[in-house]
Amino acid sequence: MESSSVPVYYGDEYLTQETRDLLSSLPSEKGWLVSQMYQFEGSWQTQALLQGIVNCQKHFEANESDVILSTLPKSGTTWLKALLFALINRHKFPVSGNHPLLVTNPHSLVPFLEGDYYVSPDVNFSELPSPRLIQTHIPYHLLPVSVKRSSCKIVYCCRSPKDTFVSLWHFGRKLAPEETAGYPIETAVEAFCQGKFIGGPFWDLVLEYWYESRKNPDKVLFITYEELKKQTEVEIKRIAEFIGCGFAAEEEVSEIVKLCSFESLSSLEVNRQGKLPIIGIESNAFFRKGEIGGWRDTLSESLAEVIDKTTEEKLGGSGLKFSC
Ligand code: PAP
Repeated sequence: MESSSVPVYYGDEYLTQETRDLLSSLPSEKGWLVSQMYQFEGSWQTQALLQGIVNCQKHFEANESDVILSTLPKSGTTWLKALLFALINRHKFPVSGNHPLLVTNPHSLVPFLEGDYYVSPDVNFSELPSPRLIQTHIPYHLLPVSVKRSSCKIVYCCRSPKDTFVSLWHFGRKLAPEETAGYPIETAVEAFCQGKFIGGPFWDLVLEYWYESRKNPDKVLFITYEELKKQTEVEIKRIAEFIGCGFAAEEEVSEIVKLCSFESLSSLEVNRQGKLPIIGIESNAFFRKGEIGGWRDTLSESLAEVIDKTTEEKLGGSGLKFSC
C-alpha cells in the first residue's frame, strides 16, 4: 500500500506482475489522491482498478437478467445501489420490515465489479440471487463483451460535472488528508478539465453512455442525479419499468424512496460509524451533503467558469445538458 490511510482501490496490495508489466507500457501522470494514474484505452485509472477492469474483461460472464448500475465516481452510486437493491428485492425484503439497508451500507449489498476483480480474478458472482445487481465505474467501451452482447440492462447515472468534481474533491481530502494536502484546487480543476482525473475524462465517458442510450434505449437507461433528486418517485418508476419490475402500488414507491433518502441513510448507525470491509473506506465518507449545486461552497466563480466552458465545448451538439 502507498499509505495506510489510502483505501485499497488506490493502493497496490493485490497488484500482479502481469499488471505491473502492463502499467510500465502505459502513459502515466502524477495524480491527485494517488501517486500515479494510468491512461488505459482512453480513460484514466488507478493501477488497482485498471487490474480489475482487465480481469473482468477476461473473466466476467453477464447473465441475460443482470442489472448493471454504471456511474462515474461521485455521481450517485451509493444512492442508486440502495434504491436498486430495495427495488429489486422488495418482495423478499419488504420496506416496512427489518430491511437489510437499515443495518448494512449499500456498498456491502451490491458488488463493485472491477473492485472485486482487482482483489481476485476468480470472483464468483454466480451465488448472487437473480436478477444479479452489480455496480461498475467502467467506461462503456471497456465493458466486458458479454455485458454488451447479452440482453442484460444497464442503468447509467451521471451528475453535473461541478458537483461531481466537488464531491470527489472532498472525498479525497477526507480519506487521505496527507496525500491530498499541497495539491491546490486550481490544479485539480485544470486536471479534471483535461480529463486527467480518476475515472476521467468526465465528458467523453458520460457521452459514450448518453449516445448508447439514444441508440439502444432498451439496453441503456440514462438518468441524472439532478432529475433523481428533483423527482425521485418518477425516476424510480422509470427505472423499475426499464428493468422489468414495475410497481403495482404507489405506497411501495414512496416507502423505497423514503428508506433510501439522504436523510434516512446518512442517519443510520451503520453509515455513520466504522469502515467498509476489505476496501477500508469510512462508511460516512459516502454521505456528505447530497445536494444539487453544492459546488457553490467550494468552487470560486472563476473555477466554476473553467468547468462550464469545458462542458460547453464537450457537450455542444450532443443534446445532453446539465441544470447546474
Ligand atoms: P462512489 O461513486 O464513490 O460510490 P457516490 O455515492 O456516487 O460515490 O457519491 C457520493 C455522493 O452522493 C455524495 O455527494 P456530495 O459529496 O455532493 O454530498 C453523497 O452525499 C451523495 N449521496 C449519498 N447518498 C445519497 C442519497 N441517499 N441521496 C442523495 N445523495 C446521496
